[in-house]
Amino acid sequence: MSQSTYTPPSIWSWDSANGGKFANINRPISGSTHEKDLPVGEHPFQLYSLATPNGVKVTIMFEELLALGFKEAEYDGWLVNIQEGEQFSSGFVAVNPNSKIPALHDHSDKLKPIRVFESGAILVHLAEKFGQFLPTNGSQRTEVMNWLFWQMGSAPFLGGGFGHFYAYAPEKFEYPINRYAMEVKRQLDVLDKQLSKHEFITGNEYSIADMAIFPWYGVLCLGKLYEAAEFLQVHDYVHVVRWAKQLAARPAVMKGRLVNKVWGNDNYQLKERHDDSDFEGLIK
Ligand SMILES: N[C@@H](CCC(=O)N[C@@H](CS)C(=O)NCC(=O)O)C(=O)O
Repeated sequence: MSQSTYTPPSIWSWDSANGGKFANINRPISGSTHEKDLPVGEHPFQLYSLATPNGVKVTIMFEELLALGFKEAEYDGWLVNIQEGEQFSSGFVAVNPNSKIPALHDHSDKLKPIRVFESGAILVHLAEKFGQFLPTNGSQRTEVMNWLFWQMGSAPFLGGGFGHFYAYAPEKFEYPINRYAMEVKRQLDVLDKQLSKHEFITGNEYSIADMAIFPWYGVLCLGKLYEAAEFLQVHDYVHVVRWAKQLAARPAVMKGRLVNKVWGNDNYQLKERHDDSDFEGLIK
């Protein structure tokens, strides 16, 4: 094990140039840094997001609702470039005081717009509004909530823990990589056991729990997150891989993964989404 030379001082202080990938945007204070309103389109839902796993959960949900024929689920998907600090505009902070994507403004009742932040809350809000992908009562509803909250609590260990230290930290530190790799493998084992018994996360029905878990653990097992497939031996989780491939083939999932994407192959990017025709010409 590598030896650290760091001794914490008695009082922590902010080193704004710590060299990490997000050093230019991470701050120990909340609130806006500049005055700027958010753009507003014509649809009932105004989504302010980016195609990170937390953002993709919500665009998958919108595309699934639209695929079912719910025209009232039309949305404007606006790009919020977090590397440029756009999550700290006064307009964004008014929708999400936590300055994290995704954030949603529900304008379906024009007199009473509702702000919704936290991807899990957005999924529940939309599921309840349209009566889809979340049973209205009973033990199945509880089971969907169990797995949705499991995801919300677990993914920070994958993203903020493993992903940060394995892919983004300025140096490779053995202790945190070991700690978070172990925890992520444990989480993958939890999912693998569950998916060995069920087609979808909570049983035979596709739900918001699948939509929440897929962009993190599904995409990881497809080898498309943090370039960590070999390191974590993701092919061992055969049931997660089976489920991830099944979800990745759904047209709504394919579309949702493209929205607000501004990196990678040009053919897989849709900077802003305002209409289904925006997907034309993109490889799906
Ligand atoms: N628990 C939040 C997490 C959202 C989150 O961490 N968003 C990241 C991108 S994946 C972000 O906006 N980061 C910007 C920042 O930290 O300044 C959710 O699920 O909505």
